[in-house]
Amino acid sequence: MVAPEQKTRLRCRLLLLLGVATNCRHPQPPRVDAAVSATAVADAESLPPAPNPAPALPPANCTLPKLKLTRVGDGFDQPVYVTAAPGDSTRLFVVEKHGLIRILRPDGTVQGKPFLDVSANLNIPNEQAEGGLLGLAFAPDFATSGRFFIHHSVKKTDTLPERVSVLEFKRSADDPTVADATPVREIWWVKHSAWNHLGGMLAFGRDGNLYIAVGDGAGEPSEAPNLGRALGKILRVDVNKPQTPPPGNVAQAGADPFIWDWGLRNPWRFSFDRSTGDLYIADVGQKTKEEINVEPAGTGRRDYGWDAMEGDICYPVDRTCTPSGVPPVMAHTRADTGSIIGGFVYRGNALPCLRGRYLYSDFESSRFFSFVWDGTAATDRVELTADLNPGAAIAQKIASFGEDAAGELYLVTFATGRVYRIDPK
Ligand SMILES: [Ca+2]
Repeated sequence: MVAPEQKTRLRCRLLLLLGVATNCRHPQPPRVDAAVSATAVADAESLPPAPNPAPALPPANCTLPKLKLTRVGDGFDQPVYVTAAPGDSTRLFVVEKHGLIRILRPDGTVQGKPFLDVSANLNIPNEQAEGGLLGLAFAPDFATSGRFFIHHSVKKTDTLPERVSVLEFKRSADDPTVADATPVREIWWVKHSAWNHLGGMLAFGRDGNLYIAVGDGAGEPSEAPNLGRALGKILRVDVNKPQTPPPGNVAQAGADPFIWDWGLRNPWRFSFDRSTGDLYIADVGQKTKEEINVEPAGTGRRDYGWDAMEGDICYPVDRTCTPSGVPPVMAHTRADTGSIIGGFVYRGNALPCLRGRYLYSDFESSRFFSFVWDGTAATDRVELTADLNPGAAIAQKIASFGEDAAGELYLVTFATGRVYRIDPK
């Protein structure tokens, strides 16, 4: 006879391969920071829109193109992200959970020497834990500055607790195929001792600030509504002045001054539409709903509802409530999703009629979906599984999407260690 608690733990161990777990909480010590009301955030001025030199729009009278997955890389160890340096079409960077960043060349070969190795400092308490190397973002001026940033979970030291942390690194001055092993500096960190709900995405917005996704740490009650803590948030940091909160963040007495958005459970993957600057945040659900939120460029300071709301319904599910927070633009039930994997708005060249479509997937079901954000609502939702991943049999355990320098879309499969590109069929 297995006790219910043990059963839950076993189920969690089976389900949890990376930071997208569902319904798997563990107790946390009571919060120590004073809770700050999430309802009285002063409206700061919106940021001016950044110039957009080349909006990639679909041609007139488009129909949805036929798609296929082309395997472009293989042999990676639990890859969690793939990306490219701005303007560099000669290589992709594949992020492995256990701490390596590897270079994948267009001919499918992998550079023998990793670009970066931070494996020695990671906090991954067990193989099912969601920690590790989680995110990578190149500075917009990487070609000249060589600056880049990683998001990871870090072991405790004599002076610092277990934490999630963003470090700045630099490309080697002597060899552009590797990075200097020693970080330039720690840009930001927060104590995070849970094995799950770490977040992990890192990306630059068009305003030049670095956006950081941090999960809520799975505490009960969730830290997501608590503006005094950085957990369950999207943070926004000026990497040139990381100690000084950029203007436009949540500005309220007692609030963490780096908060951009709050009320998020585990925003494992978010992305910016490279044409519009709109922010797409996929938030992994707890029991019944998976969700995607779309935030027009420059309009943060939003409460996305967790843990009063799960997707578009009250949480817990049997509770009656007055809905609060900004509802998702798209919610899925557990009928077709289990741990949502946010993707990107396609703005590449290979599939002109796919431009403007947001593509995303699900870690558990390996199904693919897409919709078009028309500025007001998510429209024309379609399922792409039968076309792109028939029978969900080609790509499974999709951990993340990524873009190359030209805006073509890729994805990584966590269990099989592959990189696929989305191509015309
Ligand atoms: Ca929500």
